[in-house]
Amino acid sequence: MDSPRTVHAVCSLDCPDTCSVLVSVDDAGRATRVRGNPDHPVTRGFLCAKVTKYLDLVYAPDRLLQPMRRRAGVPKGPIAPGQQSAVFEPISWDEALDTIAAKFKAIAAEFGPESNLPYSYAGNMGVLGFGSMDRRFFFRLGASQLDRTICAAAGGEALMLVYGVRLGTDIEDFRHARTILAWGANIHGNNVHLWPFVEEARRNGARLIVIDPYRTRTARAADWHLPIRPGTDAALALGLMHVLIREGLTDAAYIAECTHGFDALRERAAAYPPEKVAAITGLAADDIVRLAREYAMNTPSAIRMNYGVQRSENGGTAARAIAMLPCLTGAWKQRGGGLQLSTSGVFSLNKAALERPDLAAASSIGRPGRVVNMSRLGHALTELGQHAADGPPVKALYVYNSNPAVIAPNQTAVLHGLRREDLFTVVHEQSWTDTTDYADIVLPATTFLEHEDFQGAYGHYYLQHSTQAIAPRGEARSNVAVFRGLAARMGFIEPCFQDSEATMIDQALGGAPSPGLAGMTRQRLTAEHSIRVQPVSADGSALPFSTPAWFRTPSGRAEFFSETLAARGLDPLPDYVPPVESRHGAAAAEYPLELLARKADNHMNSTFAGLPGHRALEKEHAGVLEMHPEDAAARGIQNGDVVEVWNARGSLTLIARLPQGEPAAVPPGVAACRLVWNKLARGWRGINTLTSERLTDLGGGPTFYSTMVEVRRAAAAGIQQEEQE
Ligand SMILES: Nc1nc2c(c(=O)[nH]1)N[C@H]1C(S)=C(S)[C@@H](COP(=O)(O)OP(=O)(O)OC[C@H]3O[C@@H](n4cnc5c(=O)[nH]c(N)nc54)[C@H](O)[C@@H]3O)O[C@H]1N2
Ligand SMILES: Nc1nc2c(c(=O)[nH]1)N[C@H]1C(S)=C(S)[C@@H](COP(=O)(O)OP(=O)(O)OC[C@H]3O[C@@H](n4cnc5c(=O)[nH]c(N)nc54)[C@H](O)[C@@H]3O)O[C@H]1N2
Ligand code: SF4
Ligand SMILES: [Mo]
Repeated sequence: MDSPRTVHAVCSLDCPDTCSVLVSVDDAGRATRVRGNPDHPVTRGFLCAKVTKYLDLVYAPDRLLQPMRRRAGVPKGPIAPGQQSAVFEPISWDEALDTIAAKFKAIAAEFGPESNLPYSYAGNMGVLGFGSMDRRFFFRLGASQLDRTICAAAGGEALMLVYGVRLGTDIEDFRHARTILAWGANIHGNNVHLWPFVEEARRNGARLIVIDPYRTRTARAADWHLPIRPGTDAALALGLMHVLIREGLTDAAYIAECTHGFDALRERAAAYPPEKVAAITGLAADDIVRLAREYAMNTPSAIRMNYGVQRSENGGTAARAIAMLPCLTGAWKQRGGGLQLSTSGVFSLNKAALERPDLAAASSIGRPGRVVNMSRLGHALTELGQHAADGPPVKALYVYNSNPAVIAPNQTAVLHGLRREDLFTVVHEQSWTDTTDYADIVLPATTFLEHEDFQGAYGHYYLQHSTQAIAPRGEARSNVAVFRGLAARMGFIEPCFQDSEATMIDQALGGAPSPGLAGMTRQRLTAEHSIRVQPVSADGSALPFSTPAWFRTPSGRAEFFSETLAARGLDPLPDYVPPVESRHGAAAAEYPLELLARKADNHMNSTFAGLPGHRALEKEHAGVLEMHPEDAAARGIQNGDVVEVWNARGSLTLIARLPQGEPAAVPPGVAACRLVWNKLARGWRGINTLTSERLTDLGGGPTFYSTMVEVRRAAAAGIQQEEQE
């Protein structure tokens, strides 16, 4: 065998780019290097800065490597980094699994199986690691079902309402665009493999226009940055429609052939002239007119909308309105035109075979458990179960692929719930996080180098196989392996609980896969590593939504007027409804500043936040509140001052950051901060202390970017001193 040998893996982090990763492994079985596959058409030989340093995580000196149990009598709560051994003691896997199974059984017997709640998201985006054996396990148990809304629920529903399927412009086709709108899309930070295609388009004369309240690196590099006020995108989209229609910049033939409800939309858009939209969005009326013209005339025009748009109260409607724009101009007809929010619809695997919802019939309640929205974890742990109709309170929580103590909104309520002594909490993790601090049992998890999986993507059209590159470190086990073991302990005798990874891949690809997946087999995937899945339509046309054959809505057309929403008694047309938490909403009287509680460019949500090398990259922003000079001056705040940022849900201590000889990062009335681990922040509280559990208008998603706060200089000399040390 070559030394070192090279293994094809896939980055399983929650990122649209889903990179093909080449792992070098030496004779001792140690991974020595990870790099982007140069032959992959999207990865193109590079990884983002954070995953270039992935081996720092795999071989972290403080990585979690064995099952642990909370020592008797030690209360739950934050633990200083490195102090875990005072709180936890090692146990064997047998003892860990036996303990968990016994607890799950006892809790189910006393309170019903729905008192068990799984909590997971996309820490692992592999098909098997994200949801397979775990789903089987929780269906069979009759546990509460988790509605996985924390990221994309509002935008996902918006796409479904307009198009009936989640497809979009191919990332590789952005090179053909003449106008590219990055709308709530931080391309440099969160979707960096789109950047080379944007650059190629610009070399051929394209213009990049960024619509984002924050001056991201993408905005700084753009031809035009429109710093829209948070949560006002529906108004901007309606204003653009207004201009497109008024100036005859729409494609009448496309509208007639491919869309539904244009007359009603025209009437709605008539209520959004540029002057009115300017007052709502904070953009100049002239700029709105210019943007509409450029979008319609300098074609092909592609919109990269990302999920930033939909993290606010009106976010579902905003995403829906934006998604309609290419249907007004017929942008879909040109290669390099259209819109991308997600491409995941092309990978329609056999979910029923993978997740086996039918197993719920064998649970003690004989049906799937009630549904709990993950964006309201605080509520679920502190208030759910107080009314008979709720079902039982949550008594056991099993966390994997997620770090809810940091990433869930309304952190005070979440931590209050996690601290409950009567809550049995299991956390399956790679690292000692803020959530493991509250666990009764901690289990060690593998990284994507240490298990086999396969994966689609939400930003491109390749299905890939991820080969196991190295043996699991320490006693780490994959999600699949843990649920296999737990099922045996629970006495679940169905043969599917013994399925191998290979069998599950076969099952997911088998049955009646979507047309694009025809002929796809595990053998092909493992041999070829990455296979393009072409989006297909009944009429054989190549470009998504270029003909009526692509739409899977009730009307069979792109729906400006939503029959689905009308049937639910909701407004069938997009409209701008001011968020309660916005400068136009009720909360502004008490808390006048709009807060963007952002992701970090050099972490992946909270992943990597604990590693020194990654922290160094993010040093300038960790613990910082970025403000506009006007807002700072009005409060007597100077650059570097220690400030208190608060609202009715809680308060944080941060360092004020004002622009130094450059444009401000945020427009007036807006402030911004970034996600890091609570235990690395002042007061051990994270930015989600300030965010609410209010849900989006569509899809039941979180509203991280609809958060009102007030800020003042922290007078306490003690804090100042601490900062100087
Ligand atoms: N480096 C890095 N990469 C990541 C992640 C990470 O944490 N770090 N997270 C991953 C995940 S989970 C996801 S879902 C994707 C998300 O990728 P994006 O959707 O790009 O995510 P966000 O950073 O939430 O939002 C994008 C931009 O929207 C802006 N924005 C906020 N509110 C509004 C608004 O009301 N209107 C408009 N127009 N813009 C607004 C924000 O300022 C931000 O710059 O990225 C993934 N990639
Ligand atoms: N304020 C604010 N809050 C946010 C956001 C924001 O922009 N602002 N973004 C939101 C969004 S879009 C998202 S998607 C969520 C993300 O929230 P989470 O899905 O919780 O993402 P991470 O913080 O990356 O935590 C994932 C955890 O899974 C672990 N993990 C990775 N692989 C595996 C595995 O194979 N098995 C197990 N058992 N564990 C594994 C990692 O070590 C990591 O600690 O956060 C949301 N929260
Ligand atoms: S996080 Fe995204 S850009 Fe970075 S390696 Fe993974 S898939 Fe690629
Ligand atoms: Mo996300």
